Amino acid sequence: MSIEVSAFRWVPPFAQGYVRDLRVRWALEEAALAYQAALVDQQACASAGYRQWQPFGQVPAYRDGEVELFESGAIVLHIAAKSEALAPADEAGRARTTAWVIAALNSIEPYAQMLIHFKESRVQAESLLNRRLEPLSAWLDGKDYLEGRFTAGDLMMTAVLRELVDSGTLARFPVLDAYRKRCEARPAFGRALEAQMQVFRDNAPAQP
Ligand SMILES: N[C@@H](CCC(=O)N[C@@H](CS)C(=O)NCC(=O)O)C(=O)O
Repeated sequence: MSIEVSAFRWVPPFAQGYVRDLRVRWALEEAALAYQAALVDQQACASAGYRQWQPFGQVPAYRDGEVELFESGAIVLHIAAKSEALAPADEAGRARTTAWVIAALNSIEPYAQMLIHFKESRVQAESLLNRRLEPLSAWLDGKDYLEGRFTAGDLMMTAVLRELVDSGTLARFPVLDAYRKRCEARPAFGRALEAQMQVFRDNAPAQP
């Protein structure tokens, strides 16, 4: 089974280390599944061929010879279904993992994105975000992971939370910041981040 994941050939420095193929690379590293990055640029993303793979012309998209997928959440859940490194084997544990992946994407990420993108309404965005981060912090207080062991839910939650470091938001939630650091310290995360960054170094525009 050969796995392919689409990733941008290059993005400006502010986005490097945050492009969403990182979530998929990380999941594959945790699951110890080898993959190839299919590098794309804006032109390729706009092509009819690529849109058959990713209807919105975004990254990441995934294929493994049997399954073709888009949406980082769907891809991470697909990988989690293949590997106990990302989800417990029992049905109840798998269902909890799915719930946390969706919580990261649906209950936390929209508010995090609002804070990042709509700086002019920062006060409102911050208050809405706090209403999600406070209960998440209470849930995680005294725990290493959302469900007592690392799962795809932690992977996705960390991918979302790390976007709140630069704004200083996460520093106000020491429990969440410690959790993020704990998950980022996993060797699989380090390998995934390095794999994404290596592509950007290899394809950096020539200096004038
Ligand atoms: N909901 C999608 C979002 C994917 C997404 O926003 N990808 C960004 C890179 S991080 C992208 O391709 N942006 C270019 C565009 O939207 O045209 C997912 O989680 O896979």
